[in-house]
Amino acid sequence: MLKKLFSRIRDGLAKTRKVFAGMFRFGRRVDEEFLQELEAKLIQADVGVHTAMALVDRVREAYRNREVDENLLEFLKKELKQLMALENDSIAAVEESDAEPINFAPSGPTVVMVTGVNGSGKTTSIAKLAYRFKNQGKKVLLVAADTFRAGAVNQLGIWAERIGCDIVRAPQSAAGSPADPASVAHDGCEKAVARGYDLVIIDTAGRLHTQQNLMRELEKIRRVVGKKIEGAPHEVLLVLDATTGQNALQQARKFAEVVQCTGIILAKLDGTAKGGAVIAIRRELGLPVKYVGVGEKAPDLERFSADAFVEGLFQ
Ligand SMILES: Nc1nc2c(ncn2[C@@H]2O[C@H](COP(=O)(O)OP(=O)(O)O)[C@@H](O)[C@H]2O)c(=O)[nH]1
Ligand SMILES: [Mg+2]
Repeated sequence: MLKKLFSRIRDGLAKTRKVFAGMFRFGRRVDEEFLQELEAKLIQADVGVHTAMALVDRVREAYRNREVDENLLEFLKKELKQLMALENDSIAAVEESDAEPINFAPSGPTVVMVTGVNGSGKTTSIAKLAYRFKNQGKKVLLVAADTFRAGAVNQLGIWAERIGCDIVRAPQSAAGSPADPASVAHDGCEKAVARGYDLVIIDTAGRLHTQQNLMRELEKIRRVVGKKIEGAPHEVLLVLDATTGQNALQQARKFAEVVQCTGIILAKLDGTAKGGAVIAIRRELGLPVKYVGVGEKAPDLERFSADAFVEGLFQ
């Protein structure tokens, strides 16, 4: 299980890893030229300028103090892992067990709300979560509460069929006006309780006319599901597009203002050389990255592990 986790994250990091190719070849001298190059590569991999500078300063200092000699790479990995550790984080738990980083309801359905801007990989990530938990024997219900785009509802419907799980969507309105997302979420929760579903995953709109509208909408969904199911939503996951690197960070900040998130799914890690953004996201938002997307298919989702990430970055 853990071996698989490491190898999948490693594969997902293939493009980012290329940035560092040849950096740590045997016998390479650690001089100012090397340190400059290291800093440039870290920035290229989008770990963020501050983080890159801090890391390189640490390496420089460590050399000066003779804390490190031959094993520069091991030293760097250790520093990176430390940078990525968060307080109250489930990381250690994830690394030592097969536990999913989801706050499951002690009884009754667990509700996971999924947010993120259009195109970030929301619907695909929801499908991957559904597939993952269905394979673990859970009864999964999808809720199509991104009602503003007909395409979004259809896309989720196609995934539901492919994976073989149920979906709740709004009844077709005669006027063709979009259904109220909160009422779809309400219906979903009602069905989940009545039919004994284990997991409810709610797709939400990525964009409304204004930030305020979006905030109101997401708040309303939150309120409605909280009334139907105790403690819901148990998770609010923000999907970010890894290919946008530091922009994902900006996006996350903006979203975090709108809705309280409990964690991040970083989609499309496989498609980017900017995978270092994970480090910046964790450091600057203090939000745990819970899963990473490593492809377009249903099985292409892996639990995030800082260990696997750092190893995969350089191996
Ligand atoms: N390579 C890759 N593509 C992804 C991943 N996740 C999503 N995508 C693609 O990104 C595009 C947008 O995804 P979608 O789920 O529709 O985004 P949404 O608008 O946020 O719901 C689609 O073409 C997906 O196939 C991933 O982890 N890796
Ligand atoms: Mg979508």
